[in-house]
Amino acid sequence: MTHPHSEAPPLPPGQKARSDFPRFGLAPYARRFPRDEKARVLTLSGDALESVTISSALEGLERVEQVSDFHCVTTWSHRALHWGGVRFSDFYGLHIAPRVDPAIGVRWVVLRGQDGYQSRMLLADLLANDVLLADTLDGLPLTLGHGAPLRLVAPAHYGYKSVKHLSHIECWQAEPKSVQSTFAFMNHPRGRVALEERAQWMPGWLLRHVYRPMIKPNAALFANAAAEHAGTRPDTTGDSHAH
Ligand SMILES: Nc1nc2c(c(=O)[nH]1)N[C@H]1C(S)=C(S)[C@@H](COP(=O)(O)O)O[C@H]1N2
Ligand SMILES: [Mo]
Repeated sequence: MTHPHSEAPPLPPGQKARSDFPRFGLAPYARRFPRDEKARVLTLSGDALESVTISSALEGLERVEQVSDFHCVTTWSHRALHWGGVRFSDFYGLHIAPRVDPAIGVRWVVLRGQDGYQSRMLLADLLANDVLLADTLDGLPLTLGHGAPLRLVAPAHYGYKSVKHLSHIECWQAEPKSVQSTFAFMNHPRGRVALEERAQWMPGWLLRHVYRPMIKPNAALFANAAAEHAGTRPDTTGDSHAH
């Protein structure tokens, strides 16, 4: 396995590297945690298939290891995270494609976490080779801080697409309305980092300046909430995962 950035090319537009990997997210989710930290259970639904629950979602799929950078829309990036899991495309091929009427087809996917957080992605984007259903980070099971028991990892997209504590995958024929965990403007339908698709209706570079001052207080909010949740044992939460 070679690091995709061994020549250390510049980060995508507007991003700055940070050496730690903070527990992060939308403020309303800072104090929400998954009910089940262990089971890799995914429920499939949406208008493209009959609802079904897959109780061991990664079973029977080729395991992959991947090193990729992680880019939060608020402009921090953490380089070279080492994830393990299965390719989303392999999961799709085994569990979703056979359940979808070929005459219908899936265009949009809504991903939901056990904490109620949700995000939408184009199926075409999710099928990229580097999109994972990850259950390990640095060879260890995901911590509560970083998405236990299972999360999406979509390195070419802003972090808000990489849903933690993933529990539901909804498959839709058309783009579903009102499926965002935040104001619509803050949620670009695709969120590609290389194109700085931070948000809708305004240029990405403008938002850099809006978001940057929010990083520090938000990281502190998430770290404190995790420490509280862990009962004064912040080390077990993975909130300051350092490299
Ligand atoms: N379930 C859930 N997933 C989520 C979020 C969240 O609040 N809840 N926040 C998103 C955002 S904005 C970011 S930057 C990343 C942060 O991932 P990390 O906490 O592992 O650093 O998770 C994303 N996925
Ligand atoms: Mo983010």
